[in-house]
Amino acid sequence: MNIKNIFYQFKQGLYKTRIEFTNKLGLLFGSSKDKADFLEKLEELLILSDLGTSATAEIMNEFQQINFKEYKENNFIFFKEKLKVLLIDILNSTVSDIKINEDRLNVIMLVGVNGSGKTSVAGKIAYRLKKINKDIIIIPADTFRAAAIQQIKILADKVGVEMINTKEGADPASVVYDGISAALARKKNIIIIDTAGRLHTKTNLMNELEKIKRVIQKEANGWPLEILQTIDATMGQNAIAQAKSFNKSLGVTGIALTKMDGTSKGGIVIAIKKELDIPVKLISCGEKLNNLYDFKVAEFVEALLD
Ligand SMILES: Nc1nc2c(ncn2[C@@H]2O[C@H](COP(=O)(O)OP(=O)(O)OP(=O)(O)O)[C@@H](O)[C@H]2O)c(=O)[nH]1
Ligand SMILES: [Mg+2]
Repeated sequence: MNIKNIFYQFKQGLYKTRIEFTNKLGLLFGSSKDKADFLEKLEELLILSDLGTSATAEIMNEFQQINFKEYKENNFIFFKEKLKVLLIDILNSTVSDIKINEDRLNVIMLVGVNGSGKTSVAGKIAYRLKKINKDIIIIPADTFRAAAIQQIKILADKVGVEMINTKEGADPASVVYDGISAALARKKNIIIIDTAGRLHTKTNLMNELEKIKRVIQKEANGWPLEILQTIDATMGQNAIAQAKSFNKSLGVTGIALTKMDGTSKGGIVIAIKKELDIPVKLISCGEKLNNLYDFKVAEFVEALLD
């Protein structure tokens, strides 16, 4: 997808945040009597939009330096441009895409709390990679509910990719073991593993994921392994604690931030960048298979503040 398209997709996907954040920004800028009033309102909005304390402090620090009169004499666009530069600067620190190795088997595993969008993202990644002719196999390692297997099967069929058969109650690590053997035998490019949702505080369930990771590392020795954590953007600051726990157990390689279309608090992406050492790689803004995008910082910020 070209850059202009990504900008329009983000703009649409970030509609709620844009209305909430950018419109309020305009209002507060216009209605501020003096610098102190402006700074107070700005800080409140940044916190409410889930940017997190660290990014908020950094932004406040920058705006403390300004000559407010000069700002007022210029206009809102001038202020927005200054904020864009700041946000791009904060977000650019750890940019990274999902990398697919051409000549090797790539394993992509989705992890995350219940309902955060793992299965949907698994389907969306399959859709995207299938379009560039990758030979994909899906491993349904969420065997906890029959409905979960059915859900990913429907997506696999829709996209037109193969899925390993399994049944409710099967041991997830064994399903992954069998899946990798099958992928090897069939000379696949890409394995996508959907896992069951779990709370990051449930030790036994986190251990189960660690076991799956060990199986992958043993059976798919030396292959690129992408462990993507889905984070529901509507979760707010809770997401930070979740990500820290998953990362500690598994070594998460990237975050897929989901449901960005459903929140007015898209500022969470900035908090994630600031407070975690894990790159946001993908942004999901919608339920359609093509609603998954690489996280492109400049386009994202432009769309947010457009
Ligand atoms: N609006 C919107 N809905 C989404 C997005 N991503 C996922 N959803 C919806 O969120 C719900 C949960 O998504 P799933 O993909 O089933 O989440 P999951 O993490 O696999 O859930 P469990 O397996 O039950 O833990 C579904 O209704 C999805 O359609 C998104 O980017 N935008
Ligand atoms: Mg699922």
